[in-house]
Amino acid sequence: MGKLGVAIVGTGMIGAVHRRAALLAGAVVRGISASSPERGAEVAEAWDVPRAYRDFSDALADPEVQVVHVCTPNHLHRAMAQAALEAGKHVICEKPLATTLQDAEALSALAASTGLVATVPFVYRYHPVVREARARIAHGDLGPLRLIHGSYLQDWLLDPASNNWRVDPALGGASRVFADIGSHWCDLVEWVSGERFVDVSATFETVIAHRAATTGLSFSTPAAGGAMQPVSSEDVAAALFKTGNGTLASLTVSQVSAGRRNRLWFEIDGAQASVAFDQEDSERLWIGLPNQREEIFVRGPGAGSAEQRRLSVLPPGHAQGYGNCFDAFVADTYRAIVAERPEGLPTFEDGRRSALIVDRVIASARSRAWTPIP
Ligand code: SOE
Repeated sequence: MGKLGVAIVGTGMIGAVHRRAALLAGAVVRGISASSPERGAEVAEAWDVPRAYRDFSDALADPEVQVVHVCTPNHLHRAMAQAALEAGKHVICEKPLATTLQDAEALSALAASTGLVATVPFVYRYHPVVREARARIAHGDLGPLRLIHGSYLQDWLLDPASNNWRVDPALGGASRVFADIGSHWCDLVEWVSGERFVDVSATFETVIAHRAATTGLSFSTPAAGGAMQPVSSEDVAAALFKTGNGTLASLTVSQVSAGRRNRLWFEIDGAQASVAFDQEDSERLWIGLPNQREEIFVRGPGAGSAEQRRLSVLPPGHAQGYGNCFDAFVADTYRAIVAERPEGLPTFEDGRRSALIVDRVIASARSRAWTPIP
C-alpha cells in the first residue's frame, strides 16, 4: 500500500499539530479546508499543500483522501465526522467528539457500523510513563485502589481580555473547562486505573463574568479597552466520582490558575503503593511506597513495560512531551488502518464515553445532586 492521503479540516493551533504528526507518520496531506477561502489559500501555501478545498464537501470528494482530520471548533464535529464516515473515510475527530451525548452516541454507532477507523486524540495516554503506570496497576503492583485524585489546571483564560470560541456555548458546547480539559483527565484516569466512574457530584463556577468580545478564532485575544461580553461557560469546576469498585476520585479543573499552563496531574493510591504523574514533568513517574520509601521511574527505552519502551523514541534525558504523544497517537491511528489496532488507541467509543461523563457532570452541576453515570 502507498502512502495514506489525508485532508486536514480546520487550520488553527491543533490543525497544525495534526499536520506535523501526519507528515511524521508518513502520510501525504492532500489538502486542507479552512474557515475562509483566504485563510485556506494562506495556509495551503505555508504548509506546502497542493489543495485548499473550496469547502468541506470537496475534501470528502477527493479520491486521494483516505483519512479526514476534523480540527474545527466543537459544534462542527458531529456533522463533519458523520459526513466523512458516510463518504467512506477514516476519521480522526478532535475532542469533544460532539457537544451533546446524543450526537456522540450517533457518531460512535455509525463508526462501529462502517468498520472504518475512527479515533479521538486523548493523547495524554501516549506519555510513556503513563503507560508504565497503567502496566503496574494492571499487574497488581499497587494492590486494590484506595483513592484517585488530581487536577487539570491552565491559565490561558486568566486575563478577562482573553477570549476564544471555546468560551461560547454555541460553539464550544454547554460545558467549557470540564469538556475541554476535565474530559482528558477522566479519560486518562479511567484508562490508567482500569476503573470506571459510576456516580458524580460536580459543581461549576464562572469566576470571570465578562470577557473581551472575541475578534476571531485565535487562542487568546487581548483587546485593550475593547467591548466586553458576558460569559456563561464555567472557568473552574470540581467533581467527586465513585468508581464501580467504590473508589473515590476527586478532580479540580481550571483555566484561570496563574502559572499553571497545562498541568494535568493525577495520583492513584493503592494498598501497597501510589503512582503520580504530572504532564508538565512528563519524563518521570513518582512511585510512593510505605516505610519512608519512594522511587522515580525515568522514561526511556531500556526499562519498564513494553508499551513504555515502545513509546520512548528518545533516550533518557532527551525530553519527550506533548508533541511526541500526538505523533504517536496519529501514527497508531494510521497503523490501525493498514494493519493491527495498537494498544490503548482512543476511539469514537472512548469519545462517546467521555461525552456521557461530561453530560452527567453537567447534570450534576445543574441539579446539585449526586448523579449516576449509567
Ligand atoms: C486548550 O484548553 C487545550 O488546547 C485543549 O483544547 C486541549 O485538548 C488540551 O490538550 C490542551 O489545552
